[in-house]
Order: sequence, then C-alpha cells, then structure tokens
Amino acid sequence: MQQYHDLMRHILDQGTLKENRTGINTISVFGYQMRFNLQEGFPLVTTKKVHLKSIIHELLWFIAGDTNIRYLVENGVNIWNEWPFQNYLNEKGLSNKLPKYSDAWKAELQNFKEQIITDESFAKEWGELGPVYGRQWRNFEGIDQMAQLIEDIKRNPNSRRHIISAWNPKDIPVMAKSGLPPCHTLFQFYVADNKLSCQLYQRSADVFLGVPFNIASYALLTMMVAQVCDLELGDFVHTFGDAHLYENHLDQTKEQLSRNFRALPQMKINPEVKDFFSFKFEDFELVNYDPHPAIRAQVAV
Ligand code: UFP
Repeated sequence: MQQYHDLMRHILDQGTLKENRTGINTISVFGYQMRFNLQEGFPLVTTKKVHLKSIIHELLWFIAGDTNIRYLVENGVNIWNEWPFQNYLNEKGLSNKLPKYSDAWKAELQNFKEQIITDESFAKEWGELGPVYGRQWRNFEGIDQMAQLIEDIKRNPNSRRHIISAWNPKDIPVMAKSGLPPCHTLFQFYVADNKLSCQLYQRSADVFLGVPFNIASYALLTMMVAQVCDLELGDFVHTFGDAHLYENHLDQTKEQLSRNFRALPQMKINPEVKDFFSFKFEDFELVNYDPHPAIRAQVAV
C-alpha cells in the first residue's frame, strides 16, 4: 500500500488549493497513476480499516445492471440512499420540516428504508437512481458492454479494444440531477503472458475516503473477469484526473501516513463460478485482513 501513501504525500507536497461545488476546498493534483500487482495480495488499505461488504454488494449490483437502491438497502448497504431520500422529501414537501441530519430526518430515513424493502411499488417509485453505472455497463443505448467484454476477452485476448465506458454524454445531465456523473469514467482490460490487467480512468477522486474503496472494487472486478476467462492475475492500474484531499480530511490523512503498513490480505473467490453473471456475495471471502483502526471523516456532498 506504499503507492496509496505516496499519492497522499504527493498531494500534500505538490497539490494546489482549489474550490469546488461542495463548499469544502481541496488540495488537488491533475494526473497521477498507481499500479498494484494483484499477485501480491488483495490491495485493501491496511493503515485504516476499510469495510469490504458494501463494495462487494455494490459491484454485484452494477454487474446485475440494477439501478434501484432496493437490493443495496436489503443488504444493509446505504451508500446510494442520499439522493433518492432527498428527492422523496422534496416531492412530499418535507424537506423544510426535516433539516438534514436532524433526529426527525434520521427517523424519516429509517422509515423510507423500511418501505423500500417491504413495498415493491414504493421501491419502484422512489428507489430508482436513473442511468447510473449498472445501466451503462449492461445497457448503454442497448449495448451490453459487460457481456461483450467477457466474450471479446475470451475470443480475442490480444485486442486493444477491451473497454467499458460509463460516461454516456447523453445521460450526464440526468445523472447530475440524481447524484453524480460517473467518477469511474472508463476502464480497459489487457491480456499478456496469460495475465489479465485492468486500468481505470477516474476523473475525480476523493483520495482519503473514496479511493481505498475504488481500488478494492476494481481489483475485485479484475479477479472475477480473470477467473471466468481462465487467466492469471496481472496489474490493476489506477489513473486519475483530479485527485484531491478535502481540507477537512488533512488531519486524518496525516494520522494515516504515520501508521506502519501491514501484510496485504487475500481474497478467496469460489473457483466453481465460471459464468461471470452468476457470482453471489457468498462466493467471496477476505482472509488475513488485519488493519489499523478505522479513521472517521465527513463526506463532502
Ligand atoms: N468520489 C470518489 N469515488 C467515488 C465516488 C465519488 O472519489 O467512487 F462516487 C468523489 C470524488 C469527488 C466527489 O470528491 O466524490 C465527486 O464530485 P464531482 O462530481 O464534483 O467530481
């Protein structure tokens, strides 16, 4: 995880102070690259505890082409709730009565989540996120990019066109309304010496909070694709556009940088799964993960 620490240090040393839409300034650099050899272990940050469960569920949810929060809420994953809940409050005329993060707001959120789980038509009406990752991966204007990618890697591994784009210019205005235009804009696979590598272009990166999740998610995706295509593991290459540290994450970043690395964990995947679209949560097991304690920080929204 040296590479991740190097990125944080690089931003602290070289970054420029920059304003952005969230109102919390960042220190930012433009253009950076990290490379993780996936044979050396699973690249999950060890200098603070990172919760893998949400990452696995979210990835399976993308792969299923799902864009409704219901599956995530059912599985205790709350990372995509913010926008649909706020939209619900606005439409019901409740947003002024329930100030964000107040006790009443939290109680209403709990109620909202319960209805998403118990009432299918409620979930259909209020839990839909629009054309986010799952839609673009599986149905980009009618094209199943994910299925095509797996077939192409199997049939023509040497191709230089193994690309999935989540950036659909037509849908950007809609996505901007329902949260964020995709941060993981595009990724490409590469096969050499029977090893599969993946490179992600991430246009914007919250390096303290987001990036540890982003590394783990794409490392896992690469392992899954490698398994169904009968390939060994190569590298995960993580390329950034605007890589930034929010000003209210600087103390936490320094705390993390003061900690010593520990051995990387391993990810065990059920070897029986040969169909990419059949992976289930139970097919994954993280072993030997022994991180330092978690470090809390506020997300800029
Ligand atoms: N962000 C990440 N990783 C993600 C994700 C969001 O780092 O997976 F969904 C951060 C980057 C940025 C903010 O700080 O969220 C998105 O804001 P913007 O659209 O203005 O770039």
